[in-house]
Amino acid sequence: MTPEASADAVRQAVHGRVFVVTVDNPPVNALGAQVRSQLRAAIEAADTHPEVDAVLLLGAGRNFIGGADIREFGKPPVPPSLPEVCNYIEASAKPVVAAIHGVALGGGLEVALAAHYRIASSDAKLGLPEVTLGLLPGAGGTQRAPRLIGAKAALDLMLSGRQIGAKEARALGLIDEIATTDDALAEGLAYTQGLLAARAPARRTRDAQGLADRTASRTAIEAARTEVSKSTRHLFSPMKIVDAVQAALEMPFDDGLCHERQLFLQCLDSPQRAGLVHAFFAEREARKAPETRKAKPRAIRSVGVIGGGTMGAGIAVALLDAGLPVAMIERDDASLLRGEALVEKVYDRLIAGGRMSLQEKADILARLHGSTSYDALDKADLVIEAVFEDMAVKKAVFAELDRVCKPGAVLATNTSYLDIDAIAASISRPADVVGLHFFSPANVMKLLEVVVPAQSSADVIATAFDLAKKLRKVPVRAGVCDGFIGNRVLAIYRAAADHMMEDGASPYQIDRAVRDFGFPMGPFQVSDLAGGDIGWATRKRRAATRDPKLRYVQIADRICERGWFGQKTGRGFYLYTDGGRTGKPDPEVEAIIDAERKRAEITPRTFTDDEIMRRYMAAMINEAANVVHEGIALRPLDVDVTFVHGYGFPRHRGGPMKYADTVGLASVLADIREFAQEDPLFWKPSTLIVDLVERGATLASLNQSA
Ligand code: 3H9
Repeated sequence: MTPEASADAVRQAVHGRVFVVTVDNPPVNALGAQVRSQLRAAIEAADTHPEVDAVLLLGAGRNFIGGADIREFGKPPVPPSLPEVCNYIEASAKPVVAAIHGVALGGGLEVALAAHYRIASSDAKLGLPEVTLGLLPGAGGTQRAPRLIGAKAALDLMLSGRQIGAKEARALGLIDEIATTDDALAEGLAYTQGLLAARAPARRTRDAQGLADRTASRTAIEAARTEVSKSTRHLFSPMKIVDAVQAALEMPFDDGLCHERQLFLQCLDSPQRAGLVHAFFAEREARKAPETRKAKPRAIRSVGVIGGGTMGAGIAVALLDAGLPVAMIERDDASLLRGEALVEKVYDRLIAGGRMSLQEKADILARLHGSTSYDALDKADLVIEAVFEDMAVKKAVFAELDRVCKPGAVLATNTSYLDIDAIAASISRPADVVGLHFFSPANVMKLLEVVVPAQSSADVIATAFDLAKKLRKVPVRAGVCDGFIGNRVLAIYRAAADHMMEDGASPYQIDRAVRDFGFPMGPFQVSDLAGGDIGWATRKRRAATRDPKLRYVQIADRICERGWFGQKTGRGFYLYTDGGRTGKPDPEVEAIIDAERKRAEITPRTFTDDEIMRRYMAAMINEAANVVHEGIALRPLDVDVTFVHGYGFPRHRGGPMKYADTVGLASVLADIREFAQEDPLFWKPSTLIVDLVERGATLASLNQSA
């Protein structure tokens, strides 16, 4: 939790003729109500102080200002508003200088834009990331940024939400100077004194001429409008950002500010803002697993990876990118060469794209050591196995690790389904075992499921979370079960999709409905991308234990039996011609589906896209609730983070659990009960949902409790 701002959240001090105002509101100097009123009071004090001629704005600690206080969104507003404070700063009769170090983001940058001059340390990061929270810069940013740096550059900053460095900011004209040291006070004072010596006036951004070339501005706005309608059509705030910049071009400054306020309030009220802010806090909460509070992580200085297949190579790249030395183990020279080549390929692609030099690649690969002997792991602090998904094979690998690894080495498995308790129990040091479930491509995908076996020691789990931080991954704590959080839930909503396909919806309609909801891909496209053989192997593994009364759709099996495993074989549910990645609907697949419907004696019926999504989401939410109820996920938010970062769940909807609260748990339960009339075995309402609905409670109410 952000600590309540203390009485001196904004400090005032006088240095010669300069009035220094320091925002001191840890952890990121967010502009909460108290900071805003004290900031305003400080500017007033500076303006009326008889012996000062200029004002210097600073942030205490590691940053200038991280933005508005996100925790206030959705609560009743407390005056003064940030736009008022910014206007007050800009109106100051004495020159106001912002000296930026660390980050100046969102409202933080807007405060700096309201100042009259800006200096930033060379490692400062500036940005207007409001779009990532479903908002627009609402404290004058949409009006001041285009006036200062032009419509094109301002739109790029606001629509991408990206952070830029001091050099780029200087080139754009967003700041005036780059400081030579990171001592913001000393640099800011020197710069301000220089301005005073030069009798520099209060110079207001509202008067800047960045929009003077009206034709260029109009062109930039229209280009942004076209781009937004193409690439972010699901999102609400990007078009509002474009509208606000249009207002900056067409209206006097004060009218533009009023317009910006209206648009900002619309964004603030949108469910997308609620979803995106939920996602922001959820991924920060997910990092705080109980073990990370109890125990210190073990030191990780070198790592071993067993297996040089797609997964092993991807994991090796992720580790190399984090600066770690990596030993890759394969069973023979040919496999090792293949694994090393897969690693190299990733860097070659970066070189081809101009994003890496040959020397950088050579430096990274110097940290990769291949071997066909487990003995090469004797000094490793952590070993991650990514071998074939088979219990006997995994146990054999762990027996070797038990033999060669030093005491205290963390032994991790990248299994996606297997019982990690059984793997741990098979060796002499079960307390050192943990699941690190990476997602493919492992060097790209953000999610890392940290799977916690019963006997694992707390410092091993803390080490896993620490590793995730080093790898810039988003970790989620999961318990042991078939599929952990993500794949367990996936199996159920994929089954719901299969049922709909057999009942009459085409895979192409289902995929389209799922994409229209906001996923980048539908379930059948995902299967084609991942390789149909993977799911097929899992289905075969489960066949013996599957409840024979449970509905089982065989369409995917029929497709796999033909060797159609998706993109890599040129056909799966879709047809991929000329090695392309965009599949076309395949009439032969439709014929297979027809034949399967006949075999199962099903008369196909039509589904609307809305019906498809109600079933798809109800299946996902119900199984996710089971996962929470059984303690496999600690809280609903852990499910949300898993799905947003590992399964393409649209971030603006917050995650499946947030979405369930948004549409109302009672209505989800009503859907499940309706579907249960056709198939009561598949559609069993989760006890957790039934209980919450009876109590009139939300899933969100469980997020605080763990
Ligand atoms: C805005 O400004 C709207 C305006 O245009 C208009 C207004 C009218 N508020 O990420 P970390 C917490 S929208 C409240 O782990 P890092 C965070 O939850 C805002 N709390 O640290 C965490 O708490 P805890 C635009 C915030 O060093 C702790 O601080 N600004 C805020 O890796 C540490 O965070 C943004 O979108 C906040 N604004 O990264 C910036 N920010 O310890 C959002 C952070 O209890 N923030 N917290 O878990 C960030 O991007 C990163 O947090 C930052 C620091 C780069 C600042």
